[in-house]
Parts: sequence; structure tokens; C-alpha cells
Amino acid sequence: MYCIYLVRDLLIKFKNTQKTTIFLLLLITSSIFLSFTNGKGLVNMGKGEEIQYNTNVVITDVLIFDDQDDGDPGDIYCKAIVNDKEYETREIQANDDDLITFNAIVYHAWCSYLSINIEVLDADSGIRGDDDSLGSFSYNIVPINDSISRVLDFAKINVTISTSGLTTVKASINNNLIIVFSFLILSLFQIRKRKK
Ligand SMILES: [Ca+2]
Ligand SMILES: [Ca+2]
Repeated sequence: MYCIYLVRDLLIKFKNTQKTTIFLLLLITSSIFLSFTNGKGLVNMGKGEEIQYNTNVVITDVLIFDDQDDGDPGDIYCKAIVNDKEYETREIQANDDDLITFNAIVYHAWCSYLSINIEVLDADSGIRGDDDSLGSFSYNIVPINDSISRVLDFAKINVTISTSGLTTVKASINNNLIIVFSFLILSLFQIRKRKK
């Protein structure tokens, strides 16, 4: 934040000379970039590093309230999107009030956060049309050992998060580059606005 205020003050001070301003801007941008690469960036509380946990997300079981197939057992499966990974469980046939055990590892990776989206569905084919949703939920959390139980529209789902071990990694340089260049473009845009 300090750098942003610094640039703002300098922009006000030197707004009459565009070349000076751009030079200063490039200088500050470079120093921010270098501070990132040296592990002293603005990201992650000034360390340029983040803690990642070896994380498992498991769909343990689903209790069916309504299997969404009249007369026949439903063809129940789960779609999970955790961070950037998608996973689909196998289908298990179940009737109303059945408890299905999946024990499906839907995510296994090192990560510093978890963005979990899970939907329970009944697969339908042919004239029955699109699959029917029994409900979905989203959950965002820092990886910790945790059990999540959620009552959905037509089912109740249990999910387990477990972590084993942690490591410290340098924050992604690509993210830092995006921040630095966004900052640069925004600042240049400000200069153009001031000139008008
Ligand atoms: Ca159905
Ligand atoms: Ca079905």
C-alpha cells in the first residue's frame, strides 16, 4: 500500500512533466517487481511466500432424500470442482432414504486455500433428458482437518478435508507480474486522464 501512496504523491508532484512521471513510474514498478522476486513483495504479508498444505478432499457419503427417479432407483453421482481440478464420482443406484458411501478422493494436491464446489446428481439418459440435480454447495476455507455436513435440496452430503504436512513456497511470480503490470497500466491510464 505504501508504494501506491508514494506513486500517487509523485504523480501529483510531477504531473507537469510526463517523461519524469513515466520514468519514476517505471523505476517504482521495477523496484516493486524486484522486491517480489527477492521475497519481500506486497503479496502474502511482505514475505513473498505462502504456506501450502498437502490436502485431501473426500466425499464420504450422501444420504438421499429424493432420488429423482420415480419408480426406479436413482443413478446418483457427484461432480466436484476443487480449486482448478474437476472430478466426477462413479454412479451408485439408490432409493429415497438410502445412505450411499462414496469415499471418493475428489482432490489431492498441495494448496494454500480451498474453493470447493460440489453437486449431487441423478444421471438420466434417453427420453428422461438431462440429469437431475439433488442440490449443490460451495465452501471456501484454508486447508485444515475438517468435516463438512451439508443438507442440500434432496440429499445430505458429508465431506472430509484432511491435511498432512506443510511447505513454504515462493508466491507465484506470474501472479506478481499480473499485479505489477496491472498497476503500471492503471497508473498510465491515470496520467492520460490527468492530461485531459
Ligand atoms: Ca431422474
Ligand atoms: Ca436416473
